[in-house]
Amino acid sequence: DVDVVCLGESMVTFLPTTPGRLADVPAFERAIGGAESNVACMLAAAGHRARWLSRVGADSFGDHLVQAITGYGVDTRAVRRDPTRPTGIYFRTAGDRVTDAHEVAYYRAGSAASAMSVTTMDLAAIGSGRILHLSGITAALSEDCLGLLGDLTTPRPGRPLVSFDVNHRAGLWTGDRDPRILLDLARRADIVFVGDDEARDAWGLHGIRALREAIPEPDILVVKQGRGGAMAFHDVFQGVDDPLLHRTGITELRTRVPSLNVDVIAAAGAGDAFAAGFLSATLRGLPVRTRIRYGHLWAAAALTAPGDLAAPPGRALADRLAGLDDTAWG
Ligand code: KDG
Repeated sequence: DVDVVCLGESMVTFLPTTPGRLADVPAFERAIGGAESNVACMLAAAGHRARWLSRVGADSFGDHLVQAITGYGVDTRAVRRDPTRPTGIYFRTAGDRVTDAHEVAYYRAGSAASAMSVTTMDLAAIGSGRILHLSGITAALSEDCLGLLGDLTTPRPGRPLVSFDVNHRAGLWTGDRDPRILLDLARRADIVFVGDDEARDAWGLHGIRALREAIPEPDILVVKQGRGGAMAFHDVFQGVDDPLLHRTGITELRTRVPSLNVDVIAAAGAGDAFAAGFLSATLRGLPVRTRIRYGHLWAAAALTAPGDLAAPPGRALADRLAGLDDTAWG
């Protein structure tokens, strides 16, 4: 009964009011963070019916998250409150504009969301969208969360289209936890988003060809190459309406779309915005090239706004920009 369900942990976020190391900055401003709820908020802001599913504490930070995310127009009615575990929080520095080097301090171990599992979540609500958007962050939170992702990505009749953003967060993969599990999850999804830098850091995979070889199953694999644009490997039937092509026996295409050159204000949230733009265009049945352009356009909106979340560009303007020919994008 909704277009997209996004499942994952959100946290109250504290951003320094002045530049500098976390050790030195004296004051912080409150915001909200959470890769999957970021996607839900942008999709809702663009007029899609989006639902966010998670667990938060029965505490004030939980109240704030639910209120703020509901304020974007996201359906939060299936979010569960946990009376025994707190809402996670985290602190993050703004990050260098060019290198995006930033400091993150998570206080989320044992959070309400880390208790997400097949028994503590509303499975009917999870399956209630055309698309279910998940991310690799959830896999790092706990064994329960990993088990939930394993269940949700298991192929079964009537499963929503599963979108998976690898979202490798190095700070969460400590001890003997191995981010190679993200590769197995990605292989079970229908649409996968991954940065070439994450593939290198998490899996030691270099180059887009090696990536597709490692993740051959998804109908669409989108490899983000930062300022180098994005490349999608996709089934010919994904939005390519050319009967001649279908008769050639070619089953896979590669579509590369350069990204927009913008002056970055804050890189955080750009990946979420890319996924949201791509999914918005997917819901509208647009061809893969246009979906990637939407990803870039929405990412540009996030890159040029402070904080994680930005309003997506209006549909009429975005349609016009996405419809320009390649020379405008190259
Ligand atoms: O994509 C931005 C996210 O990284 C941020 O909102 C916080 O979800 C988050 C995380 O776990 O790092």
